[in-house]
Amino acid sequence: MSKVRVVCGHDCPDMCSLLAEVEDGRITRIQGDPEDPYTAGFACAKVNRDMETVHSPDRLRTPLRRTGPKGSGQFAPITWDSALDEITTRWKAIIAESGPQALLGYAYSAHQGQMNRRLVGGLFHALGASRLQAGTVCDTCCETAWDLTLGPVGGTDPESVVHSDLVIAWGCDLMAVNVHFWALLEKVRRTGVKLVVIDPRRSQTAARADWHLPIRIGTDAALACGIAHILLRDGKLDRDYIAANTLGFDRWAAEVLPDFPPARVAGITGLPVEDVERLAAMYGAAKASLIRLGEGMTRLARGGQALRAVATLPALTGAYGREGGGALLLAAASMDFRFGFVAKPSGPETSRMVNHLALGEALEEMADPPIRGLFIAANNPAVTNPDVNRLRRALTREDLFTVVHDPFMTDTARYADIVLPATTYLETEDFYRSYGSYRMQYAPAAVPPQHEARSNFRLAQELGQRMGLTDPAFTMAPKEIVPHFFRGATGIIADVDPAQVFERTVKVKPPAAQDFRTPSGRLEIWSEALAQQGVPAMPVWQEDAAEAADAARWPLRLLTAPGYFQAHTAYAASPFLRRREGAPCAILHPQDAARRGLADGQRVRLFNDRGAVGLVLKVSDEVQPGVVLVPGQRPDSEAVNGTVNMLCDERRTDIGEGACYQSTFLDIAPWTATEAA
Ligand SMILES: Nc1nc2c(c(=O)[nH]1)N[C@H]1C(S)=C(S)[C@@H](COP(=O)(O)OP(=O)(O)OC[C@H]3O[C@@H](n4cnc5c(=O)[nH]c(N)nc54)[C@H](O)[C@@H]3O)O[C@H]1N2
Ligand SMILES: Nc1nc2c(c(=O)[nH]1)N[C@H]1C(S)=C(S)[C@@H](COP(=O)(O)OP(=O)(O)OC[C@H]3O[C@@H](n4cnc5c(=O)[nH]c(N)nc54)[C@H](O)[C@@H]3O)O[C@H]1N2
Ligand code: SF4
Ligand SMILES: [Mo]
Repeated sequence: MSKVRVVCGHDCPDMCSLLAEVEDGRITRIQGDPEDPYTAGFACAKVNRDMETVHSPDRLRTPLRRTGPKGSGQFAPITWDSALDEITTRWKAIIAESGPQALLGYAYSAHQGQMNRRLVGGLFHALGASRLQAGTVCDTCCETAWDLTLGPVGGTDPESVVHSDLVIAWGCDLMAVNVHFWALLEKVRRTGVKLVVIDPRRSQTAARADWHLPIRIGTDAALACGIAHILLRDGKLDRDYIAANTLGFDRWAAEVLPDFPPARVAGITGLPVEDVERLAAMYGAAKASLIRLGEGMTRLARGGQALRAVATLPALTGAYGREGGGALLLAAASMDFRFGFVAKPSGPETSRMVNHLALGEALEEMADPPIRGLFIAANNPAVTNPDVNRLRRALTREDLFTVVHDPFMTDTARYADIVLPATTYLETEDFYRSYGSYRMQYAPAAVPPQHEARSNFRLAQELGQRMGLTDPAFTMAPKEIVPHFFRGATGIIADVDPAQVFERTVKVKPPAAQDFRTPSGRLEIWSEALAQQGVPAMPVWQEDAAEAADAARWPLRLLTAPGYFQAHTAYAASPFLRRREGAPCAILHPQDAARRGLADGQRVRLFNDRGAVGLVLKVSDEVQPGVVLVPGQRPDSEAVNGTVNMLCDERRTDIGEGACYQSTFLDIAPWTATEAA
């Protein structure tokens, strides 16, 4: 038996250092690395089972070529050589006839290693293909809103929570998505520090908090403006900090905050007025309060305003200026790596952009040239994108040549012309940097590629070479590339010796006081960039007209949240985790269930104008009346029928053009097979 020190490659802010035990070429056990202080010796419940995924009998074994109609899932095995020949012959013909913009590389975050993640994009960048505006399905709304407020900088170091005197998990289910921060926070709480959770759902985190405020979906900006209103009213502002470090406060105080007295805020958020007052008083009294910001609250029409309003609060009390105080959304932007070496090896400065969330629209509507060649990797959009009915229809276009690279035959891969077997992260070597903490590490493969699987990195290199690309990134070994990521890097990683990352986790430290990298160098309450775009330039809550119209027609609103034992479809191959997560379900408040005569455990039909899906009902007061919670996004084969994103549309958020899953309104009825979508 050997032990290999690896890094978890899943899309998760924790970036754990792991020990994989290997016997006879098989991983037998995965543990958290006890020598890494942040991982602290434990992996999460999901990754403890990753050997089931690596050695799953359902792994794709060889490349496959379509033999039946698109989407039918009928394929026959072919060799790698013939697959690569066919792909590059087709791509060259498409480029010759329609130009490179008729190609689209569509890859996302299932492998967090920087080479496996980015070289696929780099291949299409170098080819001059249409360019993916990646991450709009995930975090572009919150990230863009953050950047417009603080600039492209990371937030508070999560490990500095030991200096915090109050922690607010604002729309963030720490026990689902950030378990190592949670573990550290548990220690801090034993010293008397309070945890407040602001979340429409009584999540596992909320249930264990000192105080849970079950806010109405999409009203966080109103609550934040209400807190600011009370701090101003009660003279609890850090006037010196505001004067030195913010832009536009006086105008906000004069033009916006008067509209958010506690009584109105209570009406909008559904929280009692005393709770709004108490929260503001607590926040105003704390010196080093830390807000851990979630992404979930920004996946709706006015998500950008919500993020900006909440991210402004730590400036009002001066918490941004103190160690342990401030806010954390993402950490990555403060680590100035030169990933362009693989992400943009060559290619034109600009190209036509395709919004990640609107692949259906792009495939159906883009012209001059239409997208004719599509390459999807590390992404399962036929389940995880909004409006998957439209996307699936678009993927059946006969004149579209689709290649999917994945370890499994996913709902997306079924629509491919050619399917290529991918490795998992445990079969690859790569360099990792966390997006939720200030750490980095290199990892070797724990086991060789299974069956005939090839890594994203190897595949991108092979395709690049066959397409005639000569950039060094298409021939170099991963280890040789690492130093290029550091070359010319500035700021907190400037002094890191790349040789260190091969040995262990390297931790860097952002300055104790938050820095701001906006055009003004201050936290921009007033954003000139937003003013130019016709978006409110100061954080504000406003009712969204389209949401209000839908809310008038439909009695329920969709709340979507991460699963505890499933993250999107990344762990769908583990029978243990599927069982632990349970059947794909919809969670409804007892009042709403009773009104419809629905019982716990019953099959139900969720429906609206866009479609219908069949799920199993759970009746629980963990959600408020008027809300239906669907945890995770699960493959069709696990559900009664369909997948939740059949109900969501391709609408974009106010800032960052992100997905609006939660701007979805619907109703529930008993499931009857004849009504199947
Ligand atoms: N176990 C698990 N881990 C994961 C994932 C997973 O699916 N499962 N996903 C991974 C990925 S891809 C990402 S991007 C990250 C982050 O994953 P995210 O999905 O962004 O998770 P959170 O940041 O916790 O945000 C979700 C929380 O926001 C709450 N919420 C929803 N709407 C509102 C609202 O209007 N206001 C407020 N205040 N709260 C609201 C939800 O109830 C939920 O508790 O996690 C990663 N880790
Ligand atoms: N309704 C609703 N929809 C959502 C969300 C929501 O909150 N609500 N959250 C959104 C968010 S935050 C995100 S990030 C997206 C995530 O959406 P996706 O990126 O589609 O995430 P997964 O379903 O995990 O799909 C990852 C795929 O990559 C494959 N894979 C794993 N490792 C590798 C590898 O090394 N190489 C290759 N080639 N493939 C690999 C897996 O088998 C899987 O098929 O979903 C979004 N969709
Ligand atoms: S907590 Fe996150 S980084 Fe750590 S093992 Fe689990 S998925 Fe991986
Ligand atoms: Mo995400």
